[in-house]
Parts: sequence; C-alpha cells; structure tokens
Amino acid sequence: MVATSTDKLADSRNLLLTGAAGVLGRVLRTPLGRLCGAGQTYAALRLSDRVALSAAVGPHEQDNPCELADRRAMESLLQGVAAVVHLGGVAVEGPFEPICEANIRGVFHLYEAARLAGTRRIVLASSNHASGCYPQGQPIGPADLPRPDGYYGVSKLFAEQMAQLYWDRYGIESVCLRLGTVAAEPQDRRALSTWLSFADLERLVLAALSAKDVGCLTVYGVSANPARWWSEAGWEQLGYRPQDSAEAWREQVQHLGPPADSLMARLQGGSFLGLGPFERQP
Ligand code: 15L
Repeated sequence: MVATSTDKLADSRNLLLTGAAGVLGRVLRTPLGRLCGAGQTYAALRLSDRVALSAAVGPHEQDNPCELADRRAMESLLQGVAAVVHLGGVAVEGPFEPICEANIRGVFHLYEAARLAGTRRIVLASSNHASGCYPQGQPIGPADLPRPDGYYGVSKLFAEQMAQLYWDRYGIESVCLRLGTVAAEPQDRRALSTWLSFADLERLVLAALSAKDVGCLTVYGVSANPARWWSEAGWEQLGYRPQDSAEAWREQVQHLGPPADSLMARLQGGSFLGLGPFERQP
C-alpha cells in the first residue's frame, strides 16, 4: 500500500522508548502510552529492547527489538520518531567492552540516527555515577565538575556530551537525567539520600518530554528526600516537583549498608565503588 501524506505526518510523530523491557521501562510504559494515540501528542509508542517485552503490545504500541550497537537497525528504529526516552544500555558498573558497545557506540548510533530522522528531543537516562566520586554528604549540582566512579559513569558523561554536541550543532534538544536509586522503596542508608520513587521518575520523565525550549539540560533525578546531596538546578525549568520522600523508611534502613570505612560508604556512588578493576592485574 502506498503511504498517503497523512500517513507520513502521523508516522513522523512517534515516541520511542528504549530499554522498554527493563525495570524503568516497565514503570514508564503505561504513562508514556497515555501520550500516544488519536488526538494525543504522539501517534504511537515504539518500544525497543534487546529482550522480549514483559506484556503484549497494545493498540498504540509498536514492538521494535533492536541492538544499540547495530547502526543500521538503529537508523530504521528512529525513522518516524519525534522524541525518545532512552533507557537502553548497560545499567551497572562492569567490564569496559559491553559498556563501550551499548553505552558509547549505542549512544553514537542513537544521536546519528536521530539527526537523520529529524527527531526533535531525547530524554536520556544518565546517572548519578557520573559524579559518584564526590564524598557522601557533599552537596553538588550539574554544574560541578564530573567525578565518575567507573566505566559506567564515564559512559554516561559521554552520552551527556553527545547530547550537548547534537544540540549545539544540529538543534536536537536533550534532557539528561542523572538518576539516583530508582526503586519501589529505599533499601539502605545511602538511598535515604539517593532514592527516586517510581512516581517521581514518571513525573520527571513526563516533565522532561514536555517542557518548552530546554536546549541541552542536565538535572539530577531524585525524590524530595531531606537527606539528598543533589541540587534542584533545572527542576523549575522542567516543571519537576517531586512528591515522595525516603524519610519514612529511615528507621528501617539507616543501619543498612557497607562498612563505614569503605569507599562504598564514603563516596556517593555507593556499591559501585566496590566493583572493579575488571581488566588484567599487574
Ligand atoms: C544507576 O545508575 C544504576 O543504573 C542503578 O543500578 C543503581 O545503581 C543507581 O544508579 C544507584 O546509584 O543507586
């Protein structure tokens, strides 16, 4: 069937969610789906992951499995995509090569494919591990020098710099979310500072998708925890107002965590400071 001009218009309005089968993807699939369909901002929600989705594809959803490291597949994945919520890739600290493939090469493919497809905005899951070597308790914000705590943190800084490059050179807007600990509940003492509830994650991502004229913006993603270390810089511009707080769990979790004299307890990146080195020992 030959596509009409109306089909083409509709086709250029899709919203892409990468990492759709992961924990965060499963949390965001339903709220992002509400933005899609007849009369909504986006025509369809295109779901992508390297593994199978957790639930059957709905009426305004499309299932497009894809490897981030496969350039051609990424170029076709981005066709007709107006905006992206990019959660895909390696989400933990580990050996360099898999992180390089998914988070460095994959982000290069994402931005190149977005440029070719005319995509207008990317909401990127960056991470607090971009600054995980600051001491716990030290207040920091997105304007402070990065201090990554591993290859994963470095890969997130690469992504943030790609976002800046593609804004400055090609006008693709990005919101880089340095996410804290996204979980149903805080599990340890560190999370009293770093927790981001599922509901606040949803608020943050929806704000990052819809705020006007963001250019290239990096913000920390955390709930309204009184013990948090990360500044609110950028939240007002996005219209993000967190509603949840980890404080209700203080009694239960404040004694839980690594030994007090370890790097894991002293630095903001927590348990990631206990991982590595992964390469050959001298
Ligand atoms: C992250 O960026 C990770 O994806 C997640 O697994 C957690 O470790 C989180 O940060 C955190 O810092 O708690």
